[in-house]
Amino acid sequence: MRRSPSQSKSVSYGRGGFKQTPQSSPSNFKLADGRVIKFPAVMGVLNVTPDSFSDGGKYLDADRAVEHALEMEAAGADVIDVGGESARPIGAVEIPVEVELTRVTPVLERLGRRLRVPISIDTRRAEVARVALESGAAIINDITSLEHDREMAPLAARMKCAVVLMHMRGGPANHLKFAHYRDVVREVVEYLDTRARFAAAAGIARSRIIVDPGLGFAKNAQHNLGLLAALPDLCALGYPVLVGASRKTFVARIAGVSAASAGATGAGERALEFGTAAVNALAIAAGASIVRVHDVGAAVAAVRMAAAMSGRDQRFRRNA
Ligand code: PMM
Repeated sequence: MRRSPSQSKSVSYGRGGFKQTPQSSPSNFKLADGRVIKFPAVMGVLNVTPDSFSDGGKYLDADRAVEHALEMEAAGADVIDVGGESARPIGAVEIPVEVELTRVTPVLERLGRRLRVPISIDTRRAEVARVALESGAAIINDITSLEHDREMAPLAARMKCAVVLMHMRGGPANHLKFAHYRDVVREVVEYLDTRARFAAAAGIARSRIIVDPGLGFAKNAQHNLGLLAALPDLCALGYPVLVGASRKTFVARIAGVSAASAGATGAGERALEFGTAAVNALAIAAGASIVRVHDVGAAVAAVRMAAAMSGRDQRFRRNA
């Protein structure tokens, strides 16, 4: 029988203080080229798009994009996630594959030579993923869980790269229409389980699969909160879990500012930043392995603190 979130193994904050419980989350992730990503890890977002939700247009220039990736690495990012297609909830525009390639290729070519940390490519198109892998990317981050392009799974298997499988319904432009569930946790966990089995059957090693509940993708605030509360259920699938809450609308709403003013005012900016940090810390304490973020410095601090408090950092284990 599936455990309910409240019965799941996780950290607890009882009267006796902060209890550390054993975590089943993996401590690292090995890439095919021998590099190791230590968990918990921070994935820095590099959107090379004119219209992404929070940073659209900032890094369309390849030199500026490379500079920002290097800044994120210096701030402690463990992976840089490069994307050339916006997945904003309202008004995302479908672009031809050539446009996506024109955006990401110059950035990937320059980054491959300069970054030490692995690159992931945020795309649902096998052609874009292939070009990225050939210029050195090690991870495909596919928000459609290898569903959009039937060439994606064989490509990932052939290239022995890692894959992020994310839950979404509909496409990047219309997913909000599909935010209806009987039991969002059960449906998301079952979907990711099915997609991970599909990936494994296509020849992708189980050890190279990461799963992601897809916060904000065909989900309202209540759905996102339900999934965050049930992270141990998702971790129980046995794959590292990635959480992407950074600057999303539900964070802006819950942290107390309207989405429209969130980016525009100082108070809105702080609410987004601290709201995101709170999600990241609690997600790591609940067993997530990677947080995908725009503000790497804040995330690194939150993740390190959460890892130490939840017993996931060997150096701070109470009985170490
Ligand atoms: N969110 C966005 C884009 N790509 N990939 C994964 N794996 N998980 C996410 O939550 C996710 C993603 C949308 O956010 P952005 O446009 O601000 O990057």
